[in-house]
Amino acid sequence: MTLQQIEKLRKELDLINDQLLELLNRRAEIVQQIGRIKKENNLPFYDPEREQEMFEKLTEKNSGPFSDETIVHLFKEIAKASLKLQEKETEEQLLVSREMKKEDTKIVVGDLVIGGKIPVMIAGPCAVESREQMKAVASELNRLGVSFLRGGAFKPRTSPYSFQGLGREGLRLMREVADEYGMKVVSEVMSAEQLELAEEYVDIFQIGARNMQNFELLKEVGNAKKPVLLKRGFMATLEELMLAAEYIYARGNTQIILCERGIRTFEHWTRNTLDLSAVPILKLKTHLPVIVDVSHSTGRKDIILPISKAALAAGADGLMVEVHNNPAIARSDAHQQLNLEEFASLMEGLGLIKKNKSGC
Ligand code: PRE
Ligand code: MN
Repeated sequence: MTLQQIEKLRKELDLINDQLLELLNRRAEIVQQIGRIKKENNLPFYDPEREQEMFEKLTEKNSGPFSDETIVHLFKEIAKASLKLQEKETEEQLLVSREMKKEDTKIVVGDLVIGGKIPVMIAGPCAVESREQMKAVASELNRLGVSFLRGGAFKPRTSPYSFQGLGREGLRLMREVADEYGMKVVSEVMSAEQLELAEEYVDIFQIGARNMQNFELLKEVGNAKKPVLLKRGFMATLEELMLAAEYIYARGNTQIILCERGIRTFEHWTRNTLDLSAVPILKLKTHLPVIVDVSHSTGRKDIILPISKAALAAGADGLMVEVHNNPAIARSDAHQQLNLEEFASLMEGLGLIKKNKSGC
């Protein structure tokens, strides 16, 4: 008898649940409409005053048996879920989002691919210093099957008195050396003027961590016809990185590679804290290839092999590593650059030598 009573009451609850479900989703549709209007008018989704007003109206009408606190708690949860719905819809609308494009974006540079099946290695010195240096590094990279040569010609240094790079001369000689070995050039640009100048020499423009939110520069590279390697700012969230990529993509340049390079935390045994979760998260949220800069994130050579392995295991499409023929006399980032033997053993340790040789 008792069981039958419960059964009957549960049927009643089932009916109410159905009604609640319908009402909740009807409410959600209206929330979406409000969200779209707010977005069009650049209004924040979160409106605590409106929520407060809503809770007051509800508690005034509340005649129990739920307490006012419980009612407020339940409706707060509804408002929280509503807010998420509004935010998610905006996120899904981003051109760089996985929702907008299911397939992975592949960056094609000549006969090479970034974001394909084989991880790529982008290596070279922190800064271009001389032809001898670039030749020594490039010839060893080429021997190991690395096809992407990096090197800074414009250096964003913390101190204005530190070496600022060789500028156009650096780009010119890096291009010459790269051509000798059939390699591709990756180099950082910091302004629209530098972009114009570098266009002639580089295959991939790098936007450095410090410029991740230099929106005018992002718009400029968005108009460019070459791929862009966009580094995460050391104080930037993944959402901000995605939005920075959107600036470039929205202008028509869809060839973007995202780069995790560590974020600033209280930890000082590494230069930055490598946020490895960024790799699978970015791959879930966006369709763009993701690489990891293992040199600037850690700032130390002794952990480069396990960190590189971890980055690849997390799904990175490639690695960026600083390599110098004589790190002791490097004009920037001397302590973190691998020498040629160290780099060869890293490649060996990662089992990348053959793969990179056969072309990516
Ligand atoms: C809603 C959602 C989020 C806001 O923080 C406030 C209220 C809600 O779910 O009621 C709807 C809404 O966006 C709004 O009324 O402005
Ligand atoms: Mn460097």
